[in-house]
Amino acid sequence: ATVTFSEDNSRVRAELPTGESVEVLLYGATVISWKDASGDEKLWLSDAAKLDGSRAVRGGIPVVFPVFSTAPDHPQTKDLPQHGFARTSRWEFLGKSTSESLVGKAANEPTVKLDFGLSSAAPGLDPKASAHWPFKFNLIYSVTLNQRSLTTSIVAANDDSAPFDCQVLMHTYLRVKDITNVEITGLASAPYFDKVDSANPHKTQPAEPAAATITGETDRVYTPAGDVTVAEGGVPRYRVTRENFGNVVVWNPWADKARAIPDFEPKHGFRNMLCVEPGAVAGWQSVESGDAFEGAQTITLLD
Ligand code: TA6
Repeated sequence: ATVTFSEDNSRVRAELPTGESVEVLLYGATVISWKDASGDEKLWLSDAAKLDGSRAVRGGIPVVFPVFSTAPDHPQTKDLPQHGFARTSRWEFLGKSTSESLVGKAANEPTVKLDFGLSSAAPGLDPKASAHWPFKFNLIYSVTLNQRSLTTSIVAANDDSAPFDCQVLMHTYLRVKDITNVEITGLASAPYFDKVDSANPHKTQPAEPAAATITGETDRVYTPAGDVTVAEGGVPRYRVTRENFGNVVVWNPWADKARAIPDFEPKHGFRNMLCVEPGAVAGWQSVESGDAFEGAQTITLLD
């Protein structure tokens, strides 16, 4: 595997001997590209996405910590910006490990793992963090590329003398050919919070039809029993598996919201993306002093 830095040191790119690649912006430790061996891009990135650190990246895999959305009723995090400060901080690149060096990985299973760090003492920390969430913490974020999968995992350690509450989520923008042909399985019978229907948010996904489809603005916090699979035209494309993430947010802004989001371009791009966001966001993870919260997603390519 080869790992290279951009001229301006703003991003790091890893490529397997077999051609698969991943690119990570140090700003937010945001994965901005994941390609298979044929160069087919698996993530959606807005044409107007800011990659200069001026705002959170619209697309790829923004890291959400320590709060999902906003939490006006949560004293510890109520003053934080939407989705917290991890995605708007400059992370450090901590290093790489490849299948050649990963113990136990057969050589014919090329793998590369990139590690990133962000701590309360980091120079790149978004100033809003220390201003509004003054806990000592240390985040380690790992991006692992295999030939048929991408894993992103996080360890959120509490280095403070007091416990803190946090939420964690991987805000993944999957690329799809046509949202109107998408079917999502693994959500049947799952309870969800419907953010679009604020009058009646507590719902349960029907058992039948087993597949959920996207026919308009969709913003749902599911608690699914198992893996979530995204198919298009009946052909499975992505399987999302989770470790210690009890929730999956499914989001598509559809036409009106896409039009209202300044850095969402092209405006019809909602047809080519589906956010499937594993996280721990229903309620709060209380992390004791000296302890850590760990969570991971693995997206496996099925086609
Ligand atoms: O994950 C879904 C969501 O919470 C939506 O409500 C929408 O706000 C989306 O995230 C994007 O949020 P952002 O702050 O990146 O514009």
